[in-house]
Amino acid sequence: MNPKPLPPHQQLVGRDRWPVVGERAPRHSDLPWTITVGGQVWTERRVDLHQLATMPQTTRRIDVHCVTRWSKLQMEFEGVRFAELVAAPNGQPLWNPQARFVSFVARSERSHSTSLPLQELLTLDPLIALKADGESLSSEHGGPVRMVVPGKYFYKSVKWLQRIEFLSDDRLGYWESEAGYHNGADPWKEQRYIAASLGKQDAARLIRQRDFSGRDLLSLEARGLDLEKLHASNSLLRNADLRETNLRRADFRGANLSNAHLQSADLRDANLRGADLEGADFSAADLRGADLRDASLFGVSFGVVNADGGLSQAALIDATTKITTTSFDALTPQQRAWLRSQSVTLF
Ligand SMILES: Nc1nc2c(c(=O)[nH]1)N[C@H]1C(S)=C(S)[C@@H](COP(=O)(O)O)O[C@H]1N2
Ligand SMILES: [Mo]
Repeated sequence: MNPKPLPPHQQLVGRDRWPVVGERAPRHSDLPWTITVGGQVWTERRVDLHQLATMPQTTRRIDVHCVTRWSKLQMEFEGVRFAELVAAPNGQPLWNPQARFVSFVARSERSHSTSLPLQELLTLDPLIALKADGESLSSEHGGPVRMVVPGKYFYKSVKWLQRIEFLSDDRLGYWESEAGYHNGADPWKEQRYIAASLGKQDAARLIRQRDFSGRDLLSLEARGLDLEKLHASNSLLRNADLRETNLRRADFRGANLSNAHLQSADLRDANLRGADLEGADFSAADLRGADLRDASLFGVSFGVVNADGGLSQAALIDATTKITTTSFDALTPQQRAWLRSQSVTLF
């Protein structure tokens, strides 16, 4: 059997791994759970967990693709079809003609949400899932009940589903409005991020000052620049283009560099402690002397994986590169073996 194709720039996590991404727990999980269907509907619908469990259950194998570049293929989810929940008992749709978008809202601290166009949802045929791989969903993965929307990056699948709201106009979700995630979320088109959050002039000023500390610099373009000793602690550099950039001795403590493009960057002696490096690309980057302790490394790449499993354009890593065991455990077995062969220092 041919291996299933992966969307561009995704990598498989180990079979036994399922990373927890975003919020880790619902709010008031001790209180009874009901899901309401409201907004642009003829009549509201409320369904409790017991009712949900007694509706027809569908089992489906779905490929999960996280925007931070890890994928898990053919996960088995079980639950109620979205179309089933948003229909009246006579099978008629609950929504009225004004409805064009649907927002899914979580019972969580920040009332996390995401939205999708109604027509697209009807085609994608998502599940309101109660189980994953044969077991009740664990709390950190969205239990007791979460959305699973196939064909989209996983941020379109809300954990701890509490409300389904039909809307006449779109309302951007949490990641889409706070983190610059692309509202389209098509993994095959790599719709990961919207364009830069900062105007070119402001970006140029910060680059001159070499101080990014605490700034939101989503999708910043700084390719090939000299940013030696850059101050960038706690900055938000998701999707930033830092290819071939001189970042020697830069301070990225606690920064968010998820999906940053760091190919061939000079990161010698850079401080990346506690940074979010999920999905960052370090191909051919120089990481000697770099400190990656307590950094989050899911989906990171250290080179281009060849068909034979070997690594080309590998990052430069040696015994002066520091990584914590807990971050190390998030890597694929191949990456761990490769890092060991480079005699990286583990803490
Ligand atoms: N309520 C809620 N749902 C959420 C998120 C979140 O932070 N809060 N994160 C999203 C993102 S970005 C991803 S990749 C998946 C992660 O699901 P998992 O933790 O079960 O892997 O949940 C999505 N749904
Ligand atoms: Mo995600």
